[in-house]
Amino acid sequence: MTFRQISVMAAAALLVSCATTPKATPFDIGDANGNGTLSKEEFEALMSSWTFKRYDANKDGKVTFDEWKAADPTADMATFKKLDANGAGFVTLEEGLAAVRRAGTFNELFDAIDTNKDGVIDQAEAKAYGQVFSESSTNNFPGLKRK
Ligand SMILES: [Ca+2]
Ligand SMILES: [Ca+2]
Ligand SMILES: [Ca+2]
Repeated sequence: MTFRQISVMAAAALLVSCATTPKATPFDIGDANGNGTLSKEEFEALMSSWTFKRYDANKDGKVTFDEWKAADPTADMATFKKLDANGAGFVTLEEGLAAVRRAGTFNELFDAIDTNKDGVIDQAEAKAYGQVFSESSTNNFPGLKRK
């Protein structure tokens, strides 16, 4: 994944986040425990849920291979089967998040945003990477192709 990919949708994404989150900012939504910073776990959950929503075209809470393929041309069945841990024929958000955590999909992005290297993302750091914190800016999930 590259920051270029992420920033491509920035303008549209800002509009989307304004329209869908009138009060809570994406940062607030991600800050599940409300302590004012985003931990790695909170960041992974936020990014994963956005990506999942983007893939789940019919909004039934399940991502099928066809849905994934439609959203991400690089989708492949072998990876899908790894994601679909229980072989149900679809991937749940839980399975997706587990795969993200296993693969470290968002490690690089998190480290890049955490400019003061204190292990959490604060408001100022999030602001500097504003385009990442919008629903349509996520890169492709699950990123299992990372070495
Ligand atoms: Ca937090
Ligand atoms: Ca679906
Ligand atoms: Ca930080």
